[in-house]
Amino acid sequence: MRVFLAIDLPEQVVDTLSTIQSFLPVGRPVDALNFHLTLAFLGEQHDELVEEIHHSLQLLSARPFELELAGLDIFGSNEPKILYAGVTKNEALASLHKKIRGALHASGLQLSRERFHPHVTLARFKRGISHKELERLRSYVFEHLNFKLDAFTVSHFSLYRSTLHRDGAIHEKLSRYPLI
Ligand code: 3AM
Repeated sequence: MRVFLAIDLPEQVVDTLSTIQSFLPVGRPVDALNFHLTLAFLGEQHDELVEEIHHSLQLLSARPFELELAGLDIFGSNEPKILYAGVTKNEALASLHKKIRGALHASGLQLSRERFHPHVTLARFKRGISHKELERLRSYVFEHLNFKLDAFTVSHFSLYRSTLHRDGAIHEKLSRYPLI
């Protein structure tokens, strides 16, 4: 199964992001029910390894922490791929990510060495958007550069199974890991 780990967002945060997203001039918006902050994409894995990872994550120890979402940005500036809400620099989040990497490694799964760039994806773009669309997208992002949401407490993270469909992925929560 195709799995990933993510932080769920409180309803109020989802509602605000959804309002911001509703003004998006171009692109394919992510369904608000699917908003999340990815901690690690594990990819396609055998059930046995997922079970092993699950046990390893149950043993992970980390404290709850505050998280603040702020600003919009784009991955892929000339050829935009993803519109996302950013995260204010957060040592506790970086530390949780590191512990998760460790737990996955202990289970025999080595994540890619890509830098962790925490974000909440709000929309995706097909290749070859027009110059005009790009201009509209850039001014929309510019208008939302400085938004900031109230911080919220992260008190768990979740394991999701992602199933790819023609209209996008369906995410199904398999397990929750409390931070205490
Ligand atoms: O929604 P975000 O951006 O947090 O982009 C995918 C999504 O991230 C990412 O995993 C999350 C859950 O699907 N993802 C999908 N394929 C990926 C890959 N091959 C990937 N991340 C890294 N490598």
